[in-house]
Amino acid sequence: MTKKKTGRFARVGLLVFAMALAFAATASAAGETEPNNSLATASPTSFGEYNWGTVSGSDVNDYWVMTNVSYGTRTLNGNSGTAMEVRDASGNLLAYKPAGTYSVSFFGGGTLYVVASFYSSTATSYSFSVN
Ligand SMILES: [Ca+2]
Repeated sequence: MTKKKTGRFARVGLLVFAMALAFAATASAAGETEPNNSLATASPTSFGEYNWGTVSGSDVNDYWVMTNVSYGTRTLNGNSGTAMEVRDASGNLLAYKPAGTYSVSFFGGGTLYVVASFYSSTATSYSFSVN
């Protein structure tokens, strides 16, 4: 009896573990991974990839980074609820998308950082891609 219960718990544990793995895989593909509050800890993403996250009063910045982007005129597309910036490999500002606008174009390439910032009074979910 005790042995059977242990086996059941082990199976449930495995299932929860598998679900956690699946969620983690999904999150690393496009959702943010905290901590991501600086250039050094930016969540990796790719040119053209759709990403999402949430900023709030207790998590005011999300940093994202993409590398090997070919140089040209690029566009940061995002939802309107969150201010966003694009910065180069040195952290210099390339573009600023204020809350209330959906996109901003800029010239850039190589390593690009996208920064989502909290400017509201409530937590704000955002999404974006650089194309
Ligand atoms: Ca963050």
